[in-house]
Amino acid sequence: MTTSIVRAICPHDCPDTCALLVTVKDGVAVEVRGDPDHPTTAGVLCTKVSRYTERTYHKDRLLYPMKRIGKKGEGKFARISWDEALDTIAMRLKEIAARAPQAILPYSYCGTMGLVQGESMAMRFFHKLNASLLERTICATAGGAGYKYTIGARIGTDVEQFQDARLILIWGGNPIASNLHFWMRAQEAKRRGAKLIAIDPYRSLTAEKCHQHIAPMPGTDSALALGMMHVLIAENLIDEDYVARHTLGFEQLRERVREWTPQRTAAACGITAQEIEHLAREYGTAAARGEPVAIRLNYGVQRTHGGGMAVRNIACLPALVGAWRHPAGGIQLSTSDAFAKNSQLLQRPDLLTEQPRTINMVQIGDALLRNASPEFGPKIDALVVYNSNPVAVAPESPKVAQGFAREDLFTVVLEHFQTDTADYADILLPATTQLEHVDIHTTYGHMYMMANNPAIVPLGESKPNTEIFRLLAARMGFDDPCFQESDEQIAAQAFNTNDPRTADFEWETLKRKGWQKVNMPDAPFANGGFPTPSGKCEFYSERMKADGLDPLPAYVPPHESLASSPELGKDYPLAMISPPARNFLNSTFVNVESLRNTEGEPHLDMHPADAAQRGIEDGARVRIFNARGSFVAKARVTEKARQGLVVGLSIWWKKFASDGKNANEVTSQRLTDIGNGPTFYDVLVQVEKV
Ligand SMILES: Nc1nc2c(c(=O)[nH]1)N[C@H]1C(S)=C(S)[C@@H](COP(=O)(O)OP(=O)(O)OC[C@H]3O[C@@H](n4cnc5c(=O)[nH]c(N)nc54)[C@H](O)[C@@H]3O)O[C@H]1N2
Ligand SMILES: Nc1nc2c(c(=O)[nH]1)N[C@H]1C(S)=C(S)[C@@H](COP(=O)(O)OP(=O)(O)OC[C@H]3O[C@@H](n4cnc5c(=O)[nH]c(N)nc54)[C@H](O)[C@@H]3O)O[C@H]1N2
Ligand SMILES: [Mo]
Repeated sequence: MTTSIVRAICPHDCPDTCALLVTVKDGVAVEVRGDPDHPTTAGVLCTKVSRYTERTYHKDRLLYPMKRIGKKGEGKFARISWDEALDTIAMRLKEIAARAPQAILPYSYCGTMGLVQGESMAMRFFHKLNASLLERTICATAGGAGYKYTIGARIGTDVEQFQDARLILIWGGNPIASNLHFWMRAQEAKRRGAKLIAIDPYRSLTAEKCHQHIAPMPGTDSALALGMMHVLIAENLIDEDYVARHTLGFEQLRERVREWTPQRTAAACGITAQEIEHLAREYGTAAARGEPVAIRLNYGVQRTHGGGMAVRNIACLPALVGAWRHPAGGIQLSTSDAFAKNSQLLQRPDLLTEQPRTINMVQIGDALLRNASPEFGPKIDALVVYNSNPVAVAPESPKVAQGFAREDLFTVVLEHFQTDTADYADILLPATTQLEHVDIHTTYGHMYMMANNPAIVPLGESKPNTEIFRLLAARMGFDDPCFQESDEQIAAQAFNTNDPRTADFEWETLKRKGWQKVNMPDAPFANGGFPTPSGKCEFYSERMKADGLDPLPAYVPPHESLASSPELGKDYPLAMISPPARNFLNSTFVNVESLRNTEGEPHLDMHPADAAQRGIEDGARVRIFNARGSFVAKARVTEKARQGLVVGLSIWWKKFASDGKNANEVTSQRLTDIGNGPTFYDVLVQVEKV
């Protein structure tokens, strides 16, 4: 018997990007543990990934290429050979490309965050084809863009500093579920005497464990930040020296926030004026005492109309009170820009010989249903889906499903499992998991680059995404040398050694060790140096003005709320959000029995007053609906949901729900104010007992 330990990396779309140790016995992965030596993983994994072998060796793993033999969406397939699968795909794509390459659309997101399996060979392939470009905005672009206008880049407080903060605002995030290794640091801070405040419309697992919970209505965070700035400035709780040296536009900001009295802010947010005053005072006075005050700003605030502006406004707070002076002060939204990655080499956009149109992935439902027109261009004739499950995760799902069901659409899906999306494939291809392929990762929650070594040989006939596109490229006759590069060669090019942050990086060393921290200062903006055009934190932004936006922090109300759309509110008076369930990772892991059993079945949390008004008792089956669609869930009557709000933890596979539907039946394809992001949490619904 031979036993070995292989260094691997969790591939999932999560800020923690953990370092893994995989125990392999006689070629079989028997255990996945967190690396105790990696500073942020610290030997701890979430429940999901500690069950990784259960997922990899799941009886339902796709092991062979298959072709559809039933109706679209029915999920009936027959096994075929790789040659038949690849020949069929190449033939169809060639024929479409000869007519209109833009009629081909890739659809992918972060099923794996790996730079090799995520964004290398596949991107090269579609660039070479001149296929339509996909705007990959389904998650974080609203906040990313709002943050960049203010701070300059997605850089902020290092997660490894948070245990030293004295006050932490956990704003629009549920880290117990979705950022566990940050939560461990916040817990340590709490033990050392820090105060934790959650700002979340829902009493999440995290909000429950904080000292205080403030529950504004969804989509009102931009107002809350304006109200806080009003109090901070009115009560002179600002760091005048930091503001004078390192910020731009303070006088205009002062004018702008004058009208955002606690009373006005309270009315916009649906909370009390005292809550706003206390929050601002607590934040401002702790900073004035010289204590590190930190904000962990997450994705919850970004999924409504004003999501971009909300992040921008909140990102102004640390500069106003001088919180950046401390390594443990400031704000973390994302660490994505700490990495100098070689996107040009990985993705080869230079292979494009035309400038194709761009299709926003959030609006895939509408896009699939559009006919050819001068402004849209050709109808979408072929769709190649990998690393994503759009039929479950994209908004306004009735339209997405209708689009995928088109008889004249040729659909290829690369997957581990027969997901809701796979059910619509014409050709379904088996992909390898992280235990079976090479990869290299950056992350959005810490500062380490990470290398993944394969632990086992591919199961069945599964192949890495890269290999599938390599084989397709050969059949298409693409002879550029980049289509022959091995996964290791690609990984070795992923980081830029001309950049001081990764100058001493080496693939061979990274592979052996598993992880290496980028070279970045501990308190990135202690002395200013913001990567904005002015070099300052921009309260006033010329770039926003040039982009047709309000150059100053403003309130952008939700598309759908009782205040902003009263007519709609008459029929659909409840706001709905559908944040991640703890035991799922977006729609990944929903088919792992032990995890699904822990979640039970789709639930809808609603406040006792809202339930009573509708004659709904705890445990009743309810229908959640609006003009876009409806789905069924089991009501949980609980004060965790504030009045006026219902919460359906997500993202369920439709096929595991009693009615074959999930929360995205009612979500909308409308976009955010900045960054073309989704508005999953900007939805009005009605609920009735079934
Ligand atoms: N277990 C698990 N972990 C995950 C994921 C998962 O699906 N499951 N998904 C991963 C991905 S892709 C992402 S993007 C991240 C997301 O990371 P987080 O943003 O931390 O995600 P959530 O856990 O959904 O936390 C969002 C919180 O925001 C609240 N919220 C909703 N609307 C608003 C609002 O308008 N304002 C405020 N202040 N709060 C609001 C919700 O009630 C919820 O508690 O997590 C990643 N990690
Ligand atoms: N209602 C609602 N909808 C949401 C959200 C919400 O909070 N509420 N959150 C949104 C957010 S933040 C995000 S990021 C998106 C996420 O949406 P997606 O990125 O689509 O994420 P997943 O649902 O996890 O689907 C990823 C799929 O990729 C597959 N996969 C993993 N690794 C590989 C690989 O190496 N090769 C191949 N071929 N496939 C692989 C997995 O098996 C899985 O089925 O969903 C969004 N949708
Ligand atoms: Mo996401």
